[in-house]
Amino acid sequence: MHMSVEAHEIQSSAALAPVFEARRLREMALSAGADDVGFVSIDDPAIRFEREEILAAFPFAKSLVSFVMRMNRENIRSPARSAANVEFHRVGDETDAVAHRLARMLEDMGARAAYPSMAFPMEAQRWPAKMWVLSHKPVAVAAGLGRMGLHRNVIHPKFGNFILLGTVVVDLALDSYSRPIDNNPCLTCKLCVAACPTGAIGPDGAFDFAACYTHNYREFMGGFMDWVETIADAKTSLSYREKVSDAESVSMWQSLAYGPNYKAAYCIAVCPAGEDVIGAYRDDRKGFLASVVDPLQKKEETIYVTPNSDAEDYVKRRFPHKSVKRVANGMRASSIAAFARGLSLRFQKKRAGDLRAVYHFAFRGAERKDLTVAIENGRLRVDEGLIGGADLRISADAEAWLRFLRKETSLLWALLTLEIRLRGDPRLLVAFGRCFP
Ligand code: B12
Ligand code: SF4
Repeated sequence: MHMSVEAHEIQSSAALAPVFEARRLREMALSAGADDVGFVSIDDPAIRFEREEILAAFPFAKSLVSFVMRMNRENIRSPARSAANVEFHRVGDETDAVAHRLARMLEDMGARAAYPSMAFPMEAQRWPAKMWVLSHKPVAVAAGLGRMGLHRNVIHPKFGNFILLGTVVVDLALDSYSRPIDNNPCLTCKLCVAACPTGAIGPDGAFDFAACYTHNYREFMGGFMDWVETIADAKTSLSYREKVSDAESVSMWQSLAYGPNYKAAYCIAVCPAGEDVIGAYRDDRKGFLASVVDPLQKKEETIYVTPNSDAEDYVKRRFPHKSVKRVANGMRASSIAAFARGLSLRFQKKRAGDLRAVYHFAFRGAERKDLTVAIENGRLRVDEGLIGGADLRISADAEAWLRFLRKETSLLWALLTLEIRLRGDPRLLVAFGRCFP
């Protein structure tokens, strides 16, 4: 008998029970270094929205082991963002290491186990669509490890939001699964709303993805693309330096060398929720604001915004001592499907103002798609198909529309060549553009 086959037969004689004990798996996860852990079945309705995607990456998946890793609070709170970033990276790496150790233990026992990254690397060829393999937040919520706060981060009942999340996918069915916690640790104090320099977090829980992403992720993904294009467009070093300061070039080098640096994460820094965290806020609210929130609000720094965005207006009004820098964020549609998906991520509520209109988009050519986009009371609704009546109907060749969005062709030219046709008041198209700067 081949030696590998023989060794395999010995291992199989100690085969795993068909249903594994959750208690034992918990001990394994804690010994691998996790700070808390919970379990979710692949069939849990809470993760139904991405069940197929998880199975596409890990076809053996039966259970998800969700775990949290604590971050040192004072690093995250410091106005020195290098201190916050070293902690984000340190704990991020440790999260992947814990997932790796647990998956190894399971593999050594004869189970099939794997883990998607804590954050990066992602499936970058999918850009600009969803690149991550698994959303750790909904898994952690289903695993009873916390609830999403107003700022859309998971708050652990004890550790607060000073945690990063990891998940290990395993082919074992478990004898018991976790349940979401009943109470949300979020205090709705809205300190995250007040601290965010870009106005990305609405007091009603709305999240302006583009605002957060343009500033906080300036040295990641689309921000990086914008920097590369700035270099490509600069004919001389002098013209490059007119657009990018020396400090920004050094910062980009630092991000490339040591891991990309977040510019803010102030929502996490100021959050007082969680048993271990709340004391300082509850005992001395004024002192907490003075030592944790004020230094971040008062910090003089550059805030990156897209021109004519809600974020640009917000920074100028709310934080006049911070300087605004207009940049591109690389969020451009490479397909009509991406255009449709990106609408809700890029929608600017305040810019929409009192606009009330229904748009029908009929795309033909390389990509066929019908879309109904309704804007009313600062809210956006996007539906597949042409529903009801429209105030403006846009019939367009898919390629021509994408060229127009990428500013590679003018609207006038596309209208003259009949690649784009409008039926209704054309001023509504200008109003539409204002909502998606
Ligand atoms: C996409 C993403 C982002 C996006 C969107 C944030 C968001 N609210 O989801 C951006 C780039 C803005 C971001 C920012 C940050 N993130 Co983030 N991010 C992720 C990621 C990869 C997936 C998020 C997710 O679960 N989405 C699914 C649904 C359930 O979330 P949602 O809020 O309902 O939907 C939003 C996103 O899906 C997004 N979206 C939808 N389609 C697309 C397409 C593309 C291309 C992109 C980029 C986004 C996007 O828009 C939706 C509305 O905001 C996870 C890692 C992972 N693999 O899970 C980390 C994660 C959520 N991030 C994390 C952290 C720490 C941050 C930052 C603090 C980073 C920092 N150091 O500054 C900020 C916080 C901003 C905030 N208040 O949310 C932690 C959160 C930990 C916790 N306690 O909950 C995670 C879980 C990483 C980890 N392993 O710990 N992040
Ligand atoms: S800062 Fe306040 S409102 Fe924001 S998530 Fe934390 S507890 Fe909730």
